[in-house]
Amino acid sequence: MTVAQELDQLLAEALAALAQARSAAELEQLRVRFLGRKSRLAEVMKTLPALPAEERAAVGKRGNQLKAALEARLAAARETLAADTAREPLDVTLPGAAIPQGWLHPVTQTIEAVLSLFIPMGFEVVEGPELELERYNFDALNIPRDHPSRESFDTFFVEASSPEPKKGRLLLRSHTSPVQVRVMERRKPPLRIVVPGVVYRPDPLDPSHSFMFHQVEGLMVDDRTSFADLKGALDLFLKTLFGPRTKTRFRPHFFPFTEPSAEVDIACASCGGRGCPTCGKKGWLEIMGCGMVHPNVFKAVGYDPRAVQGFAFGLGVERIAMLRHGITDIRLFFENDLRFLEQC
Ligand code: 2NL
Repeated sequence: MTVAQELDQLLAEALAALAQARSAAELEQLRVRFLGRKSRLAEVMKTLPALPAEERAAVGKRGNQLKAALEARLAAARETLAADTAREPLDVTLPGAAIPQGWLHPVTQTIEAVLSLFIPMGFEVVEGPELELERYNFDALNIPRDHPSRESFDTFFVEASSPEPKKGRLLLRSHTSPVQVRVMERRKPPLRIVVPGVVYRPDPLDPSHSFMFHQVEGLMVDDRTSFADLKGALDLFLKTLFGPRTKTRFRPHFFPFTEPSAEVDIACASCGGRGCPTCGKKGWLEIMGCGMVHPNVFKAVGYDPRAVQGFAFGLGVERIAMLRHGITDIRLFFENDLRFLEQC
């Protein structure tokens, strides 16, 4: 073996040993062994002056290359080792950082609770436009031309001209009923639908009024649908939502789009019917409106009022959410203060 070959072998041996080194002390031992004063490399370098001129140049060059390569690898290994030592050891017993979790808005929770009780009764969820035509919001619902609810102080009329002016004025819907009208226009009975959505009325803001709130309305149309079906469905709905011992009361009322009409009350759970601030000393809480679909509504959508019957109902979502959560100011739902929302 020539001296040059021996140096090549030495380099390979040193690199292999370096790859195994796990501490600064081991690295230092390797430095002494391969580059120190008593190393084979030092010995070889000492013999250089005695070598013939041409061999001296070649061996000298190989020796210096070996030294440079090893020193570089040693320095790199020392750095890697230092970085590993500086890194904090992983403490797997430390508690994790909490990941903030979102949840549904109380109004959405209430809408979902209401819908989830009608879905198993065979009702289908339908949604429709918030920007409506007067025809769907009022005319088709048997609301007279001169009815006060059409006045600008009860409805947000939209100034922008309708893309099709012949179809009439545009407005922000004041209830979700126009969606039921649209569905009846498109489909034949039997029909069972529930319609959640936002509605608009220009009321001044106070603890129980907002110019924008949510409704869920329902409609069932078939060839034989009675007021008893309506009472049964709503009584079951309210007992499921507020508890099985909830008492309900159907109180005669008037709506232009139903005949007969009723408002539905539940016995106040706060006082058990004795009268308290929650129910305004009345013992009953007004929960929703309902009735049998007016023949004029059926005529407006092209149904024969002698051949079909139907019931309809509507409820204000915020009002239900307020009762469920014991909230006394509707504005809390729209301020989006996390200190409030975090409690829902
Ligand atoms: C209430 C009262 C009600 C309806 C909504 C309705 C819809 C059609 C036909 C007939 Cl398409 N009626 N909806 C009926 C009775 C009452 O809502 O107090 N809502 C908050």
